[in-house]
Amino acid sequence: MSYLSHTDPQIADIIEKERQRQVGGLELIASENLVSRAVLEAMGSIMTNKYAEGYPGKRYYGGCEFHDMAENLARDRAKQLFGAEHANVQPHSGTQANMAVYFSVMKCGDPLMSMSLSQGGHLSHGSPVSFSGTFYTVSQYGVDLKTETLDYGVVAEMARKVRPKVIVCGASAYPRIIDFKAFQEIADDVGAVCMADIAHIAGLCATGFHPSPVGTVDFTTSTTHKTLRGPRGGFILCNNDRAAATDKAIFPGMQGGPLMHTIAAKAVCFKEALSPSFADYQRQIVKNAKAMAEVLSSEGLRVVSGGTDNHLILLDLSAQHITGLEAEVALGKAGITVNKNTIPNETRSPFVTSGLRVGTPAVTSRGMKEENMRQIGHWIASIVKDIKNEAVIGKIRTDVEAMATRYPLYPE
Ligand code: DSN
Repeated sequence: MSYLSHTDPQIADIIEKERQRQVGGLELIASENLVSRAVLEAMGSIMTNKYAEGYPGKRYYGGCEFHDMAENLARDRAKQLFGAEHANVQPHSGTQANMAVYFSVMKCGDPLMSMSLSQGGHLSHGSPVSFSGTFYTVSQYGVDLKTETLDYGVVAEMARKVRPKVIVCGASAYPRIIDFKAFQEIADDVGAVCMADIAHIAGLCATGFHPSPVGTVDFTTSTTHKTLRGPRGGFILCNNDRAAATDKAIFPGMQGGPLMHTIAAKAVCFKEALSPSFADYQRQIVKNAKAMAEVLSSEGLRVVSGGTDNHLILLDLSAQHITGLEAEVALGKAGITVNKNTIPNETRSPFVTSGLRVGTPAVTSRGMKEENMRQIGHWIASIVKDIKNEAVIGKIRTDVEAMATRYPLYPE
């Protein structure tokens, strides 16, 4: 950062403060992770200097020969990692990947069916405050309020009534296995296209720790920066028969120049994800989430759906008579970063919520194991059960920092 501190000391100082926050705290936001040094280097490289509108071999600018090589590598590695026929690695984000799929198969006003945001879905799946809820006629399913898991019979019934053009499956806050095959069958039954958004569980799908939708559903979309542990960005996988329409929907449909430094970093991320150690990492993410869920439960906190099959845990804090917002703030003071989250049957606004979402990808990247999760689980419980006790929060802050320091972000 020597050039930056000279040119722009204010931004350099902000980045340094953020570095200290990451180093000294525990990142438990389920959608976040820590990229490798190699990914950081590709992201911060001169690949950012170039316009490369178009696709490899068909660009609208000269001088793209090395960008073609980078994008081809990213596409080939994504295809290899997920066993896909076609990959588009240009979406700037998961939302833009979803938008492009909709754009490739729907017209404004067409019926879209998806999981509601408050029960685990995502803004881009048809929330009224997102483009997806404005452009399309949206019907949303949720979870069964007793089991807090998906009821495929209810989804099928809704599909038969709504006759959607697209059925979206995949979630941002769903701790259980999703049956992608069941969703595709429901879609086939009503003549819909099925899109699986695996942004959260992409790393698990790539390594077999969650069933993969690729090859089963019509479209798979994802981000690269959650369990996949790459740069911030999105990608789309589909069969060859949908490749041309998908590519056209991304460019020129909704994006201009691709972020080539990010695409180079995506290629690095896919290569890392193809290594055997990445499967070990994904296995540990799930083991850690299960260990954390068990401790939180044993502490008397209610874990939504009774546990987890993946990288995240959803806590219902109603019995503690505190909101998700209060818990997020108190845990933040102790150096434990989580996010408030709506839960099934939510009665509060998304800015307040009755729940918390806790995820293990980032702490697992630091090398933490089940014993660390158990300790962190006890800390979370101590704080949410006695939320006004500043002495407890202060003591835990010291212990959090001691644990975090033992697991550096980037060991030498
Ligand atoms: N994907 C969301 C999350 O889970 O945090 C953000 O859009």
